[in-house]
Amino acid sequence: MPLTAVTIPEQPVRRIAGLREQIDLHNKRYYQLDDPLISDAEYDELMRELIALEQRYPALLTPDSPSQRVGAEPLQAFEQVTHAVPMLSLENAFSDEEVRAFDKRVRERLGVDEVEYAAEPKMDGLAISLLYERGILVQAATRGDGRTGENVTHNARTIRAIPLKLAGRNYPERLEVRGEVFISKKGFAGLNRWARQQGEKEFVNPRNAAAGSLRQLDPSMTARRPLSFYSYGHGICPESALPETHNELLSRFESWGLPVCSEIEVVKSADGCIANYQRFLRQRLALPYEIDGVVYKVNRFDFQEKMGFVARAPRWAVARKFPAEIAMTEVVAIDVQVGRTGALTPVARLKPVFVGGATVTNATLHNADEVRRKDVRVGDTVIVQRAGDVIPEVLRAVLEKRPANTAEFAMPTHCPVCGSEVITIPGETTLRCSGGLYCPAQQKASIIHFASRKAMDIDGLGEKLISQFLDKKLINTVADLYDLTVEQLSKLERMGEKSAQNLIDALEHSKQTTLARFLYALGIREVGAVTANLLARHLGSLEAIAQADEERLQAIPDIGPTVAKHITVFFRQPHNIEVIQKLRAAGVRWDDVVVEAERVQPLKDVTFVITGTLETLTREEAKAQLEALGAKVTSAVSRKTRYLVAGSNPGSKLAKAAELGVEMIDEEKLLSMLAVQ
Ligand code: 9MJ
Repeated sequence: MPLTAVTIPEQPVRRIAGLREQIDLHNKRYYQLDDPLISDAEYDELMRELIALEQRYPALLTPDSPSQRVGAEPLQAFEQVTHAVPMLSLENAFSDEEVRAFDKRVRERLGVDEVEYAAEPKMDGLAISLLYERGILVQAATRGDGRTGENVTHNARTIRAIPLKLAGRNYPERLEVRGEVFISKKGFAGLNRWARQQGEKEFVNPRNAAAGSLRQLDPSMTARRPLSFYSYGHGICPESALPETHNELLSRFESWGLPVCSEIEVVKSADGCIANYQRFLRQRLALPYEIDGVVYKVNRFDFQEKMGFVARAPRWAVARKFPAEIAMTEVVAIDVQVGRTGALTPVARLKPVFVGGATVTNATLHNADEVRRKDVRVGDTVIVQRAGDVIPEVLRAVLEKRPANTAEFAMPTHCPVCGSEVITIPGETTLRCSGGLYCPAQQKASIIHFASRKAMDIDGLGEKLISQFLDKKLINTVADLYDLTVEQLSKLERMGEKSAQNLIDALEHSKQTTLARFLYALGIREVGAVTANLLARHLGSLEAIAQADEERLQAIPDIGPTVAKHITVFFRQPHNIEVIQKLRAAGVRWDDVVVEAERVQPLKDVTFVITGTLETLTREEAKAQLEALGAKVTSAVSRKTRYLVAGSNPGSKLAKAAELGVEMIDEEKLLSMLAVQ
């Protein structure tokens, strides 16, 4: 068929561009500035006209059009996204002393007398990373464990405070913007009003509502939630695009149309931080959104780089948290819960009390030692504390209010669930049920863990269903989950054929996993998601992990003797091996892992410093590639530096390198070193 060129009249081209510009402006006025210029009806009219024109001239439809925020199809599951630059969390400080200690550490490390900090309110929402390529939003991901998050692009696009396209011109070609998605107080009140009208359950607090909204498979659900966004940092970003300070970067973000919190202040030294904290403490209730503290960040980027980070948090920032909220209530009972690893946790059942933004009916008493120390008894009036998303805890009993005839609480000598003997392991304070998987509580908790999001991620399989499976003896171990059939499932309470089929599909889908997830799902003691990842990356296969002795395991960075012991003990149990074999026979599988430790490390311990702008790689990419080959990449030139990689506009490091006689190489030479290896 001959192709005929379609000529689009100039008028709709211009009208579409004009409408998009107007809608973007009104989005900004409404969602970023909270100062709308037009009514909702007028806004809807503009949007309707734009959609109609785009339908008529589909060739003019672009992904950055404001009409494209809604309407994507629901997803089946979230994809994983690896963060090229890890998404860090923050160290907490709970007192002025802790802030002073932080400032002292910073000054000592940097060797300076006074440090400037950017002080930002700490939004209580969900962290997100937005990737812009040539100014267009191409990907949005949650933090996850900091290395890998979930792809939530479809949902982020519905958040009108997030620009689909950056404004201005001089933004870098690839830019990753980090920030927080949250719900304002007003938005939250409206959301719950709507939930009440619909006869639906209300949300407990804005944080839960924001987090739940972003993790929706169906973007039309997210689009209905009043989500806001503030930017507060960067991931991938070429060094040439970075100004000298964090505060200046936030100004650049603003000039590119990214929302930045207007309350940010630059302060000096610990005194400045403390005064700033007092201001926020006073103004907290008047702010239009909830905050749970203030974040202090070393303002200069070269200082940040010099400080580096530990584990999962930067050394150059601290979150000063507001005091947790407390309330008084009564203990109606003390129960003992048995966890996945048999640990016994005493839990106080309370008369419901509203504290820290939620109704609390249970509070942990942690362990046997804590109950003894606090001497909390049934019938006592107690002070409970709840901070953010932390599990509420009993702080103390109010002795003046203790009724007569109360008895001291004693931990049981036998498991309250299976009756097995309770044991203590030398060196541990925790009491444990010795029943292992014979204990229904441990069995159930380990299956819940297996199905959970960071483990096998079996969508729709939660505690209620797992309890039914166990009660009806449909399963005994996690491996039996994969033998379940639609017929068996559709006989269960409140389970139609469709939901049964959905669960079978979710089980099938979960079989394709990763080695790290599978390891984590096994529930080996002390092997959390981060350790599972380390094991997978360093040993590469399940066989290698199962066969590794304690010494080999301890050779992996961050794996100590206790974890190593738990791992070897786990793989020595025949019933564990049997379950693993059954799971693999059922089709649980993962792609091969590229082993890190065994990879040749031709640049092992060779120290590089990179300066100036590179043409083909970002600095993070160059650093990552060098480190993969065993090299060390540091920020300052010293006698230990072997090579200085100099890009364009290299700055003062060049002179320092010349002074110390450090070999200088250009990007081409760097690339050839990376390629040859
Ligand atoms: C929040 N939640 O408002 C950071 N945050 O910086 C601010 N979180 C952060 N900064 C580095 N303002 C890691 C997390």
